[in-house]
Amino acid sequence: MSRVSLTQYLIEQQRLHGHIPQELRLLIEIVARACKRIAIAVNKGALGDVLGTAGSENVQGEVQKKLDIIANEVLIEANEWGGHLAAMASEEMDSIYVVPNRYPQGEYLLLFDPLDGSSNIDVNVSIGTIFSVLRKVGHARGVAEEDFLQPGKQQAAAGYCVYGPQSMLVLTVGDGVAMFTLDRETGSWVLTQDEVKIPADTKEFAINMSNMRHWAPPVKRYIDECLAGEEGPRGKNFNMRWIASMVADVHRILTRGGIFMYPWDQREPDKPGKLRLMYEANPMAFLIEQAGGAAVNGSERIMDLHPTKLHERVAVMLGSKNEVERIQAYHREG
Ligand code: P6P
Repeated sequence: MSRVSLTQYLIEQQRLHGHIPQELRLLIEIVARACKRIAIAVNKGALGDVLGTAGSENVQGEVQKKLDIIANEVLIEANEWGGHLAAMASEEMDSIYVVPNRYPQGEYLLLFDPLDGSSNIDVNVSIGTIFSVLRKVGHARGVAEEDFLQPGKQQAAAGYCVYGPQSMLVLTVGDGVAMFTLDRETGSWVLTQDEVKIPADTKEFAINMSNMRHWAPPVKRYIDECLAGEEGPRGKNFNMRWIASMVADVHRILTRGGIFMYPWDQREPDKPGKLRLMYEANPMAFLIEQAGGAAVNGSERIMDLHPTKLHERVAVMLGSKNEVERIQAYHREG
């Protein structure tokens, strides 16, 4: 594949499909540049005094790692002055961040989990940045949290950056999924896979098995059938992976198929799930669907859900289409 840069890809996509207006291209390029800075900070590890906890908690009541805060600050500083955004929302911030009056406001809203999987930082396992782009509804200056509460199917773009053996940026603007690898010698994001497609079937599931006794019956039924292997109702053996870093697990699924599940469980019955709808489930669902997969909360399509709170959580089952449809059928049977 001849080496195509992120900018060249976005310009050519705009020429072909017209889904990437100038402002959106600027937004994506700025987020990509911010992810490059985060990749450099992550790669420093102990050499950069970026490991360990920051001695604070986020809105979720989770202990913040130093890198959580660094990544959040990098994304805010990179995006606030460009004139393409009206406001931002982050897992690490209680409320939205409105672009300060000293800068022009734009038509987009940016949501992100600045560093997902941060419990893996200190043990050197892949982590990532997840982002989602919405259009600001209405054109008067001023933006409120309610403007963010749009269903995932309204997203203008979504993606993640996985900081692993390679740093890779994975992106959709609604015309399929493309993957870019960071060339550290030139500092540019280079197109390394286009038109990503997930196989409809799989033999690999990803779930935290230690929670098995807490699952609802449809999830237990699905996993029990996978574990029964070729002697069981599925007639084939399954493999299991669980990296405990959603970005890394989803990247594997986009690369070779599979099913990822973080379902509701009875430990906190009022909580629909662990993962957040607006800046984890929705962007990942957009990518998975654009690659031919499916993403549900059990019975419903994730991107159809109407959010009521910025940090609301959701059960997530996503990946190979035929597997997700099976899980959805089990939930509908009850
Ligand atoms: P558990 C990381 O904290 C995260 O939000 C996702 O990236 C990951 O899939 C999940 O939680 C892991 O959760 O309960 O297995 O540690």
